[in-house]
Amino acid sequence: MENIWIYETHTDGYEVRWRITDIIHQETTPFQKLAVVETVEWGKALILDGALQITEKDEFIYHEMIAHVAMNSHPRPEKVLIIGGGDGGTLREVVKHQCLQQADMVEIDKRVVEISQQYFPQVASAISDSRVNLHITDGLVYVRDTAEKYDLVIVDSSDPVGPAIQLFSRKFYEDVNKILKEDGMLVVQSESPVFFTEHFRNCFFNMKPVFPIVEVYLATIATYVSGPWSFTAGSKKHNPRKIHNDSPVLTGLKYYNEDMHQAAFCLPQYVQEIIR
Ligand code: AG3
Repeated sequence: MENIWIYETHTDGYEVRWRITDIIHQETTPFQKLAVVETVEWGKALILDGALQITEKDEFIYHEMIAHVAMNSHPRPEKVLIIGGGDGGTLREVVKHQCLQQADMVEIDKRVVEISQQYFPQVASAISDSRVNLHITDGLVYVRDTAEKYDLVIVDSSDPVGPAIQLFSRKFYEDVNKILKEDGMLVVQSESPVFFTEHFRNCFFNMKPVFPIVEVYLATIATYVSGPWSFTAGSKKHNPRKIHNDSPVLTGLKYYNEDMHQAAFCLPQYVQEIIR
């Protein structure tokens, strides 16, 4: 399989290709097409419906940034809910915080969890942590119906096409607001401001009426479309930009540190204008 190239199509006029040496696994689950491939440059990669989700080499950037910004700006995140994130990478970062008592992960597709445990054990490692409860169900329904209250909700979804569309809606953010404690926080991956400008904008303006504080931050994720990737935080009380004194910053991470926390909220002019 020396010269097999796979293509990730972003728009009518732009696609990225990857040389792979092996298709390790391929299946159609009840929810999506799932593939694990061995790439030449980035190690193993997980692909859902043709969109690259993680590679072994750079998944740390996305997972550290979706988790630690909020975990460090909330004074004591003890109870955390992750919507999506079935590969376990976000969970792996969340459980690194000693204050964490309970992490619930709600993933719609159990095959994503099983395949990640099988082929990405270093990403999925925390799924078996004793503080973790895994719910295989629709995140929209879970958030609407649960009686639990959380310090932090993290939405680690795929692109807003198909079932994930509702995860970017105002109604969903209102439901999340109800299951957050009075000083709770929400963080969502909000897509590429370059390639998915409308999704990024909608996310911000759907969250804005629901939370008193809404802030956007960026990270450069090498293998995602265009590089800069956005995250949007909605908060009831604590400022997501500020590392809270009570939260000791973890050591031994590979991307996140205090400087990156501050820097991530500095937005280029074109991004500021999208959300003006
Ligand atoms: N979730 C966000 C992936 C978005 C990638 N989009 C794309 N390549 N078009 C990643 C899940 C990791 N836990």
